[in-house]
Amino acid sequence: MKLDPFYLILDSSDWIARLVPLGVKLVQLRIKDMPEGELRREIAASKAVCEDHGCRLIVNDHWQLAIEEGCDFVHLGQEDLADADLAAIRNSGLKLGVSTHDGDELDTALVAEPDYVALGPVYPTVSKDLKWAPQGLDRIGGWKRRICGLPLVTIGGLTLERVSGVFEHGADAAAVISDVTGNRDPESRTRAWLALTETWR
Ligand code: 3NM
Repeated sequence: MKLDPFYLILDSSDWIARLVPLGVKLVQLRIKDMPEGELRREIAASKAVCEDHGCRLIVNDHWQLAIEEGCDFVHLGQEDLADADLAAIRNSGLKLGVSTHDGDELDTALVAEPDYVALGPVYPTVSKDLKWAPQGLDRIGGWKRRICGLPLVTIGGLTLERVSGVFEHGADAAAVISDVTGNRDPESRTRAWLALTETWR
């Protein structure tokens, strides 16, 4: 499976409706605390926009709702992976991405036979509290070798100025939140990411 190199992470269907039509081909809907009914509506609305624009939608965490809403890709952190019913996920045809931050987590992730592995945080991030120090670029090559041909997503503190480095070290995709949504002009920043990542597309 090939992932688009520009992996945008957004926290609402409004953001998805705003940025996906610009040409984004890979987006994660990452919503943490929200009542189930609203969450379901957010997933359904995001899915509709993504279908209209040929964008792959990955739902963070909420795998049951993703199944019920007919989505085809979920992303799980290690805690959610431990709690999830992997057989139900697979039986529903859902693809699976898993976060990893150290070698033990990578071992755990690989047992789940994921469709991609994410490594983070490459750089310090303001978007998530993490107990791991930044991995740096040098960790990327070893991760890529260990996952034997699976796509490697890199995440954490990635900016337009930094992103070439992750690809040069073997990453297949760069996941980003704040460099886009925290930018004064998220639309222009999205277009710039799309243009810059064209080389790896
Ligand atoms: N997961 P930004 S880092 C959601 O290392 C997330 O697993 C990470 O946001 C991990 O692009 C991260 O703003 C936040 O740094 C990424």
